[in-house]
Amino acid sequence: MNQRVIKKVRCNICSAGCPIDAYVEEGKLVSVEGSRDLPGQSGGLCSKGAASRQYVYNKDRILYPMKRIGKKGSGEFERISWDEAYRMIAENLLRIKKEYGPQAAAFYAGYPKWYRPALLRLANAYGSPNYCTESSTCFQSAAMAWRSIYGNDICFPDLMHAQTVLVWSNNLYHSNVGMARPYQSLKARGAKIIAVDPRETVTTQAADIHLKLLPGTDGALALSMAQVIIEEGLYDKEFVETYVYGFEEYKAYVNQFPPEKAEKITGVDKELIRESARMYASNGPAGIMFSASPVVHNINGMQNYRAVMCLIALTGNYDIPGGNPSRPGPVSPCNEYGKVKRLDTIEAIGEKDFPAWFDLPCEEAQCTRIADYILKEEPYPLKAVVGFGLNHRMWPEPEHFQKALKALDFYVNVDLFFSDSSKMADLVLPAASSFERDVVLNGRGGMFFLSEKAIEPVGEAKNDIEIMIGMLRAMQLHDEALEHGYEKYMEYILEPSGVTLEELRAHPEGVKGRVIISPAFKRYEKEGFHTPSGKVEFVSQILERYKDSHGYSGLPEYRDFREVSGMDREAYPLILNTGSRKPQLFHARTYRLPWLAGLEKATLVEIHPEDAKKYGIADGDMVRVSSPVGSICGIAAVYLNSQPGIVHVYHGNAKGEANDLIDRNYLDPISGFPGYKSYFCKIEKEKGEVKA
Ligand SMILES: Nc1nc2c(c(=O)[nH]1)N[C@H]1C(S)=C(S)[C@@H](COP(=O)(O)OP(=O)(O)OC[C@H]3O[C@@H](n4cnc5c(=O)[nH]c(N)nc54)[C@H](O)[C@@H]3O)O[C@H]1N2
Ligand SMILES: Nc1nc2c(c(=O)[nH]1)N[C@H]1C(S)=C(S)[C@@H](COP(=O)(O)OP(=O)(O)OC[C@H]3O[C@@H](n4cnc5c(=O)[nH]c(N)nc54)[C@H](O)[C@@H]3O)O[C@H]1N2
Ligand code: SF4
Ligand SMILES: [Mo]
Repeated sequence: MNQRVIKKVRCNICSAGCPIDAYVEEGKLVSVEGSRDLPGQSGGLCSKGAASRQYVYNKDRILYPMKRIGKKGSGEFERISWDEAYRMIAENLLRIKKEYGPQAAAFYAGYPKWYRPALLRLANAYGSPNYCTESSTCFQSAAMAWRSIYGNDICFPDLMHAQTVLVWSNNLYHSNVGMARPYQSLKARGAKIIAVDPRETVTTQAADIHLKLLPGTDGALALSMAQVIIEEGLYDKEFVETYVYGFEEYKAYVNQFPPEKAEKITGVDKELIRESARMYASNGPAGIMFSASPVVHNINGMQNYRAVMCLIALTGNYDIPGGNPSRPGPVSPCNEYGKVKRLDTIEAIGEKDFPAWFDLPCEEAQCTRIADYILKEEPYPLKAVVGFGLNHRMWPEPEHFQKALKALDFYVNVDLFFSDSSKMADLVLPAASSFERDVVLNGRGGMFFLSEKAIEPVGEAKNDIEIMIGMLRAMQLHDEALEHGYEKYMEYILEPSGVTLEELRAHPEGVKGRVIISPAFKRYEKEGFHTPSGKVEFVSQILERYKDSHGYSGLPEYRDFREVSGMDREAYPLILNTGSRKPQLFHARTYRLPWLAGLEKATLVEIHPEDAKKYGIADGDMVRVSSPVGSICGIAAVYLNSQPGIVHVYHGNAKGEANDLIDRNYLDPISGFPGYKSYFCKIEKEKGEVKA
């Protein structure tokens, strides 16, 4: 019998990092199973994790460094050695730096998160301020909103002790399955749940109140809840008087949003708004659970989020147990995460258009307009992109970005798979999957883990950070944490925790940090708030700086996308909402896994039965969705769970990419985030068969 060994790997298909027992036989991954090492580990995996073998041994895996031989975009490549690849990188990047300056190269990370601090280090060593990531459409806007009010990073809710949980746009059963059990335990111990979502989902079904608003109208709903809370004297007067800046101005503003008016804007019954406001303010402690994306995927998204987040301070739920504490559990310090700073001595991409992004500050460039920088060379030319997991299809009007990638002087992409974005590249490099690399990770409760290399990399794949170290060395650049190699880099990460790499190797199931920082509440009593006023800013002084130049308001102002956009509603009568998550799919990456993609023949287009009837569409019909900038085909799914007048299109499927429908200039003027969740479209039945 062949010998089977079990290796402890952390899944990296999404960032949840679930622990996996990887069964390896003769150097091959033969099976996977969820680990059961620690209390709370169930042994389960989501459908994506269970399909890990199809991810690792996928026919699209890049096996070797490949150099372009045909015309740009032709997809003709030939195999080269790693040495030649590094030589090409050094020659081109050093030449571009000499000719155009270091800002002419952007260092770009797609969704993957684990290697980001190292990529920022590489950008810094090269001298470029243009460290860019997919977070230019995810997370950072929520973080900005948070910093503008509280002056620190996002505070997640303390679900264990909350009496009321306000789930503001989060479908955790699809997007964050690890949260499903804590969420279920809320009901079991009698806590109240209010869910805010335009659709009925598994998550909203558990709620006591479901506020089924129209997409993009979150700000009006939150302001209206504040109006009720203030009018009925349910707010925390002591906290507000002591710690809030701009309360009177805010109070006058929220008075413009009584529930009667908010009902007209949001579609939510006025009495339900009142009931929710009372429940959230009176049945405390109450925590708000939010997501990195849907609220901010709107052209007033950052301000809408500010309106939601002000509710926390208004009701005295900031930094208390059961509310939104600044540190919910014990942590052990480590180097890297959140500690490396971006170079800010040269103007970065997005600085002219979205100045508040840089003041708040986000530790990366705002690269929503990266394609314009490349094509127009304004305000300065961008000539090279060093991509790690770059997928142009995640951006609105992806063809425009594709055109820009082709126009680059030098473009290298490092990925697991030979994606369409790699086809535009001059050089494509193979990245190792999480089964093929050692990675040090820190987790909840001050724990550290080593995700073990279970198998040798497929082909000549390498771990991303080793590739970055190779680039650094080839260009003869310096970075104290990277230049001594990957082993030393892992030791460097662990250093402050008192845990050694040797210990982690001996215990890949996890080791608790020796230095532990315990949770502390109400830290503001000692530290104040790190905002310009030193208080919680209901009127943001940083946003006010750009009142005249960019039209920003310091208040969490509500601007309705239907009015601001000036859209011809006769031509495009329906609201287009794109990109809700599906449990089996992960953006673009899992469409190549037969077990997962095989469940749906084409992009699903969810429509309400009333609209189906109106447009003569039956469930399963092929439909055409058109917007002012493009059109795609998909399969109609006639669902009751949404509302008439709204069409939901899933994203990431190259055979019908929702982003072909979104205008690339339809952006939130403060954060630069695209209005993925509230644009406009029309639908019609498409003749012909759905192509599989
Ligand atoms: N399986 C899977 N999991 C994922 C991902 C994935 O691709 N697949 N992606 C990961 C990433 S990058 C992210 S950012 C998270 C996102 O995580 P979530 O935000 O939880 O996921 P979504 O399904 O995008 O949106 C949640 C809910 O928001 C609602 N919604 C849509 N528009 C609006 C709006 O304008 N206002 C309000 N209040 N609600 C709205 C949708 O109906 C949906 O039910 O998921 C992560 N997890
Ligand atoms: N219409 C619409 N568009 C959206 C959204 C939406 O809701 N609606 N959501 C937006 C949001 S929130 C997000 S986060 C983005 C996500 O968008 P993307 O960044 O496009 O996400 P993925 O397709 O998952 O991953 C990008 C690439 O990373 C590669 N990759 C995976 N693991 C690794 C690795 O370890 N190393 C390297 N080098 N490469 C790897 C994958 O193969 C893939 O090619 O999409 C955004 N776009
Ligand atoms: S939730 Fe699924 S895809 Fe994400 S890490 Fe866990 S098993 Fe992997
Ligand atoms: Mo995201």
